[in-house]
Amino acid sequence: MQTEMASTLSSGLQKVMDGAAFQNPKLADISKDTKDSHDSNARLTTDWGSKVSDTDHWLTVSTEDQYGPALLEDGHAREKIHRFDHERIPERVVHARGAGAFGTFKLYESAQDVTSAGVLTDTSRTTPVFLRFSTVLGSRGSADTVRDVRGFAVKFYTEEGNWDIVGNDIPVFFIQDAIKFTDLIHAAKPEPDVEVPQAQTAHNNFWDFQYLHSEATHMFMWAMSDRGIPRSYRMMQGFGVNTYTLTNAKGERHFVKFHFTPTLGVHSFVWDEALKLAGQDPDFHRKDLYEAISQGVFPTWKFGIQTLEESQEHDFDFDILDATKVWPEEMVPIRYIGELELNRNVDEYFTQTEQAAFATGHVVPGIGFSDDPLLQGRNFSYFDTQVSRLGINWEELPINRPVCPVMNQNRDGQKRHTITKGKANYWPNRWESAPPAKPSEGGYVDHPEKVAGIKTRLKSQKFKDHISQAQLFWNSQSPPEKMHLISALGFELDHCDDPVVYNRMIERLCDIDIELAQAVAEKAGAPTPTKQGKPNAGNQSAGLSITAYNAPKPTIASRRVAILIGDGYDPVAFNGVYAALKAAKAFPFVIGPKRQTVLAEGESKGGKGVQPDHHFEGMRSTMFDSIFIPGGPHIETLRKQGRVVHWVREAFGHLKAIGATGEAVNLVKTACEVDGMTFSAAGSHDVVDSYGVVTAGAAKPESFKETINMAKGAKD
Ligand code: HDD
Repeated sequence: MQTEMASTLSSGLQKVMDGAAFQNPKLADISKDTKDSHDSNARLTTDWGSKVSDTDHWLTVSTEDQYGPALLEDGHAREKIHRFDHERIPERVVHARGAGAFGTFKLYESAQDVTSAGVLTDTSRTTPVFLRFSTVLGSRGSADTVRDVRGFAVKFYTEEGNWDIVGNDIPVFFIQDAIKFTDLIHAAKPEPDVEVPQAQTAHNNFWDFQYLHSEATHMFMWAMSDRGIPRSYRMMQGFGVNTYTLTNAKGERHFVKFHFTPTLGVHSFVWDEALKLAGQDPDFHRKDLYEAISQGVFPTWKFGIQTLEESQEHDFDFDILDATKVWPEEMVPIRYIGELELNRNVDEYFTQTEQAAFATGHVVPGIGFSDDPLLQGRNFSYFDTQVSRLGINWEELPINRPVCPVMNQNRDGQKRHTITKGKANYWPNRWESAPPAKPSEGGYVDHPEKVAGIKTRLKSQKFKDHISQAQLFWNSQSPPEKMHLISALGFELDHCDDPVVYNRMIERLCDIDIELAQAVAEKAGAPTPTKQGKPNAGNQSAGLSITAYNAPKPTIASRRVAILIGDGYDPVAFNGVYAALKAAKAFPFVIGPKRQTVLAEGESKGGKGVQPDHHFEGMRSTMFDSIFIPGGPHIETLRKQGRVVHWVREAFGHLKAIGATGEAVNLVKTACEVDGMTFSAAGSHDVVDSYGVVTAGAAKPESFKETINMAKGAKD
């Protein structure tokens, strides 16, 4: 088992997929700059190419018995150290920690009624993409599972140039105007005097700002909901957030919002899991993405658009250019027109993920911007930040360069790679080289828009309603989601020690819902409020609850299942479940008391047994979606081991599917016993109860099926 799972990280599948590089223009493009660090035919050279005979000893003046001074003339040694000294580049000022993968975008319905963009109209195309997921607040070395918004940045390498949707897993934002971004991020990042806390919003400054800056109310409700702790990058929605525009071949313009909906459904951790994982496996999300792709279980998202005609701009009680508002799906349905799949891991993190650079300003003909004040500011910021991170020629880097021809009169700057022959570095020029493209040749046409107004720093009235949609969000949550939200806010305010901060936040929550405010006040230590603030009309919108995004066909594919065994496990139950999980494309992991061979019931020393992937102390239940324990005499030993009992009890507490057969049934039963909350596991009957525990007194093939079915529904 061990060797099989270990191969995950250098999977043969990856090689098979590399074969596809020649059909994928972006993979073909980057392959020109790719070399293989495992090439045993290659010989070590300096960066200037001369072969090196010794890379372990600095050139010195020494004898066999006496070490002497190091010589500066050792260019190879100096190069090694110099290169190392300069390996780091500035980390992203936000979204520093992330993970990315390559994939493809296929359109199944043309949107030519609203846009002329080839990527959204030509259903015969497959467009290469790169997607980088991220957390917002933490430094590059922080943990994946912290409570935070997740970035969802997609680069479409289209035939007409790169199109970047730099989105998040939450459809709204904390601020309406880009000028507030620095305040928002300063307030949310570690406090400046002591630089704590890392990657968390649970501190005075963040909540001080949230209260004083009331337009953030809707967004903080989302961030405190289960959306803030996704189970996997593969199980999150993605949103363009801002309002963009689409223009069709007739020159008609529409407003648009972009949506990505995961086919695996939207799933989240429970807070205790997320907290523990941040220490137990800080790379959990990064590894989860890598694992699924390298095992060939490719994550996919349906791509959808919400569009409005220009004439509908003022039809709503919110401003459609306000990024703190959603367009409720009941009012503006999502039209799903394509699918995005991630199907190839990066070969090298730094060059392909750290150097990936997105910009909201990257659009292609047929796609444009609205006057959304947040988007307008973003268009300025992204280009600027890439110059500071990567230098002015950042768009030439392999991961960033388009797959279509690039030709213009831009020249020079640090680290310029392109060599442009000839004298024409200006326009117009006597060679008529690289003239602007006519619209008929695909030249970008800015939508002619009549603009009139007064130069002012004000916004329209509708931008001033900061509460209605926070109420809409709260009203639309399912009872468990509401419970989680209360706990999350309770946790955050518990970490604020300034009463001004937490007392005021309770006032703000009163504006949303008095019961919410009362429940949080209890945990925050604030006086219990008695009066609802702003009236709550009780409106709801189904798409705001994650329950609306349960996968239409629940699947166990790519779910991690831990199979706990010790010497004397029942091989029939073990092999049956293991094979069934594999067949269903789940990822089974065998966990034992040691990583050396564990023997099956009836096997004696030297028997084949099975070599576990991990031992009980090496992993924790938090790292798996489900656990299974086969029966057998091994239970006699396992049930006396505190760590094993903890595995089961913790998984039960985290609402995970648990399966057991034979003697293991009683172990599970005892481990999960909580006053007034037991499950019935009796005799030789399969018993499925509402807590997701499946047991079978006897090892029967049907019970394996039950386990798998239950695991499919785990946590939904
Ligand atoms: Fe931003 C990075 C998403 C508002 C300024 N942002 C960044 C990334 C994502 C977002 C996903 C990481 C991209 C990557 O993986 O490299 N940002 C958003 C969303 C916003 C938003 C969905 C609201 C709708 N951002 C926003 C504003 C500003 C910025 C208002 C500035 C005025 N964002 C940046 C930045 C970053 C960035 C400083 C840091 C690294 C980078 O750009 O490439 O320019």
